[in-house]
Amino acid sequence: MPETVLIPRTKTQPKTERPKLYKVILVNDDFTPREFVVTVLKAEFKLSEDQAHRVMITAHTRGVCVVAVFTRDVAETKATRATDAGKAKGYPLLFTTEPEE
Ligand code: NFA
Repeated sequence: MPETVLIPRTKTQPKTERPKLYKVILVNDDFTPREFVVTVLKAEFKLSEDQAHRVMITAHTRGVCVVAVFTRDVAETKATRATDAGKAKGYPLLFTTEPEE
């Protein structure tokens, strides 16, 4: 009876590169109402009332605050949508993005 020769499959998995992450940054201004900033943070970034309030106050007192980190596309889309929500109300509310170190 012929022998069955088993050849191990040694296909190596290519290393998966993790995508670079981008910070979404809330920038303070003198005009956008605090409560509106909180509302946008909750709606666009799914922050709780508490988290949203803390982020808003941090930007208010320090000038800027990191809201969250995402892949580049998601960060840019969310920053644009959140900035546009302010624009629609006539506020200069600004969200920017910046790559993580
Ligand atoms: N500085 C704004 C105010 O006093 C509130 C604000 C906080 C705006 C964070 C933008 C970002 N009404």
